[in-house]
Amino acid sequence: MCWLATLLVFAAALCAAPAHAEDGYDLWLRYRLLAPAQVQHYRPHAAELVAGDATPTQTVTRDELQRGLSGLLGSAIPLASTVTHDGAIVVGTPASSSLIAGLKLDLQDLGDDGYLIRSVVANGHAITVIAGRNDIGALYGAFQFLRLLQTTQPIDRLDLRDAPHIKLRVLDHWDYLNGQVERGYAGASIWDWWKLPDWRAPRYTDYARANASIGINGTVLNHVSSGATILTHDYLQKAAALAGVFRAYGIRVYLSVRFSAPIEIGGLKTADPLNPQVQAWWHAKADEIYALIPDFGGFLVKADSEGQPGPKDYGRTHADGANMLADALAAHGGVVMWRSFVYADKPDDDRAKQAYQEFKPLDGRFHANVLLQSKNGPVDFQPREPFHPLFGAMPHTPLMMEFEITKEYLGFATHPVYLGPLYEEVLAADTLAHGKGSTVAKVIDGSLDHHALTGMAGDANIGTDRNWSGSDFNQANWYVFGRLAWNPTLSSRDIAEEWVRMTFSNNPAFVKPVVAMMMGSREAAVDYMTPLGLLHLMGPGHHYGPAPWDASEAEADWRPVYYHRADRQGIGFDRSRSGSDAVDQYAPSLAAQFNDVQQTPEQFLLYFHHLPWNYRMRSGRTLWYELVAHYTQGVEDVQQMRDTWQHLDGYIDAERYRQVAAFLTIQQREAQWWRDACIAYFQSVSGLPLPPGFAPPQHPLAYYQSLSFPYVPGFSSW
Ligand code: BDP
Repeated sequence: MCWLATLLVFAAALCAAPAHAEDGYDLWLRYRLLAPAQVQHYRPHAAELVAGDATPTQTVTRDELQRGLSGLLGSAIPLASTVTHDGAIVVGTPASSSLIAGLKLDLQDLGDDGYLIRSVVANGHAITVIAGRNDIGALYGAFQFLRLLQTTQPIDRLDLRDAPHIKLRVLDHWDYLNGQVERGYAGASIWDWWKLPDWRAPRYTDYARANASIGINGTVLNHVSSGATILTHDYLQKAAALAGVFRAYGIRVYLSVRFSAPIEIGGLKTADPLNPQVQAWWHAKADEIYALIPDFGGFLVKADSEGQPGPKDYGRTHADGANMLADALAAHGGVVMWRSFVYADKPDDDRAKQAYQEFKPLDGRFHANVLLQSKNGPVDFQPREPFHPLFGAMPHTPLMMEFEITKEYLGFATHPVYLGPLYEEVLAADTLAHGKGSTVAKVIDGSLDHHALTGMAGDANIGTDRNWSGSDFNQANWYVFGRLAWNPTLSSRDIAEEWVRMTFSNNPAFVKPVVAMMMGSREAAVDYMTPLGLLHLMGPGHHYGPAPWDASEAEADWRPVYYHRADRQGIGFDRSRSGSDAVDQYAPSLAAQFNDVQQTPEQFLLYFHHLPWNYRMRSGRTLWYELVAHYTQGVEDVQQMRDTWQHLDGYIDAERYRQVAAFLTIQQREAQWWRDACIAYFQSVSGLPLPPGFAPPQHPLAYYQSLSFPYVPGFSSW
């Protein structure tokens, strides 16, 4: 090859290579150059940008559109002060843009955060207008417009309008002030408390961009079990610095507060919510916070649970505690998100019943600015649980959903488990509270019981890892949480497709198999971990790997053996009327269904019933056979996921391709371990031979029981 040809090849290679290695940092906001045909299609619709910069939100909206469009289309979009060309993009509100005001768009029912994107003719030019009633709506619209391009949707005849179904769309960070993240598998906390408030890392801005792009509008900075230090003046100043970064993106800061803070940092002798001094302390604290953070969102509280202090320490109710805090915030417009996740010191006959028992009688007793935040299921964030019976049972109280985004119980960072189907399953579940169609989604979006104050929280999976979430696929769980908090009726499959296109590639040969792989990934995990309604079989404390035999935890209801109740005769937790009667916490028609073993969906079978090993399943096989078959299926599904991925080499950058491949290898090894350990254990209890055709566990039970893991992430230090 002559030197000129060599040079040309080299130059071509340079152009094709991304400017920097793909390390996942850009999340779904990569804005990489689209294929030439797409660029050609979109260019005429992005001739100039008319966007204000009178407020910080307007400025970041304009910047994001410039950044996105220039990345996707390969050259900068010129800014203009008014429309001079066909193909102009105009973004703003009636207040910020006289052109938008003149168009007299129907913005009324968009609420505070909604937007409209429409192809119109203005000043004699065909343009695209992105409008909201407020700046933040316009910002959300801008992100949606970019998403259309990122996912290669047509934009020539647009007429879109959208508004969030839920008011508070919040990430709960389980971060401690020392930088550790409880159940964090993506490195340390991204809040560099030590260097705040002076140093505001650029990453905070990228965090806000990512959240705003999916409509998240709140962040709780610290873990629910944190100490009181966050409420000291020094730390409030640090929180205020973060709030200052997030404000332009419509994100409010909230804090988890310790109920006994008046004692610990206030010098009082009590934290009794009915004590006037305690009340005065919280009022003063709220005033101090709002002086620093005028748009502060409010408090998140874990009280009387897992050793945390709370109103019960003083013989008061959860309502007394929540209302006292709510009163301190009310004048400033803040809310209290009071958690229903309560673990008693002494478990009743059934741990799953406790939240309902404690909170149902308090329905209607909470002040107007209190939301009750419930986990999706009654036990914890298990791979599968029925929906929490409080949903639908407290019509006079705004119930807020809490999902876990970090995969504490679903394989940490390394099992590519997409949580969209889990969230969707819960949101679509019918509580039957007011007859058919009373879905959990309608409970939490307020439409079922007419609540204006509504919320959805996700326990974040974000840390200092370059890719934010510990793996590329875990980013999808952050993404799907935000999209469902915006609209809990969206399909998790559509969201997966959107995410794959934005994050990896628009090539259908890649998109189709990857979406299919994601959609099957949660069921695979259920199968190799906890099939047929089993739950909480994870290793003690750290929750890594299988330990169905474990009875070492101090509290009985933290032990796997408490949950599966396997013995020589059978397996499962009897929550029917002849057992703990947890079924009667559901609406009567649903309770009747769960009470009847024949009508109980098999996916919840052992959650509601204790059954003999030779119980006949719908397949005609025995329960023991089906259990082994599910465990085996889970491993096979992971093998299938690996095969799928192997065929996709070359479609995306080598960096991310290789990491996913490596993590799938880990997942497969661990899926096999889960299967084998659980089968070995349950076989030792049942005494039954393995059904024919199934491979025996690779090791004897004693081997699995001997494994120990001193340095499991997210847990070891506390
Ligand atoms: C459990 C976690 C624990 C949390 C607790 C909670 O293991 O780390 O503190 O939930 O939500 O699942 O409070």
